[in-house]
Amino acid sequence: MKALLTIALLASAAPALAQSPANWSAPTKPFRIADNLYYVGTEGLTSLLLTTPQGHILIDGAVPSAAKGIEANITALGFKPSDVKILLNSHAHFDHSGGLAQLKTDTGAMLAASGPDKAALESGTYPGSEERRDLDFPPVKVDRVLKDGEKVALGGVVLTAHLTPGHSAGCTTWTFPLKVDGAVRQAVYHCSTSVALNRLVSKDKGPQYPGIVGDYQATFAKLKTIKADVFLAPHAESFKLADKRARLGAQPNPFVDPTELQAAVASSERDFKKALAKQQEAAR
Ligand code: 4NZ
Ligand code: ZN
Repeated sequence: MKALLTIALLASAAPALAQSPANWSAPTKPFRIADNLYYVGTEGLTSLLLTTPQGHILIDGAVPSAAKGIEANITALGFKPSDVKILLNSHAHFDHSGGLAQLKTDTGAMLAASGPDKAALESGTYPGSEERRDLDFPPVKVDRVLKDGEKVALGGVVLTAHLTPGHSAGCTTWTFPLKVDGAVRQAVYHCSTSVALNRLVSKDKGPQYPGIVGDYQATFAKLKTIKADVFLAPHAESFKLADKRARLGAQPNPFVDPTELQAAVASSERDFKKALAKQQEAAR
């Protein structure tokens, strides 16, 4: 009887398993996007390397199993993983921060991240869904806490952290100047504004975190004021990586498209409104 009860409890508590598409861990050849910016991620998950004469900056670590491949990609480009001095992230979810702990150990780099994502990075959990152990990732210590508008600089490269919370409480959108085809452009690494697994409203469990709906709304307003010549995002499909990569070498550089960020924000905001209405209906 006791055993049956245990099984019944386990079954009812069994969470949905994380969706990990095969391309999240599939290796892909690294390449130069423009100037000192390189793609070193997997087929589906972005990891960006910004090189400088004083060492390098690496943004996002994909899933845990991707870390060694990211290091191999850095090496294949002719750079040394041990020259990576700063690790940054878009947001504290296992598919973008999962590899950071391994990368930090192997490179010796320091990690700078937003205040509201610090706890999730250091616990390796999905805040508000801590019971979803399938979303856990190796915890990683944050060495520098970033506020909205703060800059991270190394060897003449300067990135600005824009806090764009919602998708995660500390979701960070990065902007930096990038020389493309001889002109200085603004590159934007857009954190994410998808609803994905997040509870916006919920009768019994409450929202994913307090204030999440207002955060998304303020983030959409903020992103509408950001100009992006080069649009980059944590999921390769979100910025049509495969297509652009196939056209590399063409003039103008296929990664330059000043319309893309705003189109993505508009489309994401429509999706957000639909998801909010649906969750509100379900919570009635
Ligand atoms: S994300 C899952 N980071 O929002 C997890 O793109 C995380 C995302 C999407 C999907 N999942 O486990 O299904
Ligand atoms: Zn995410």
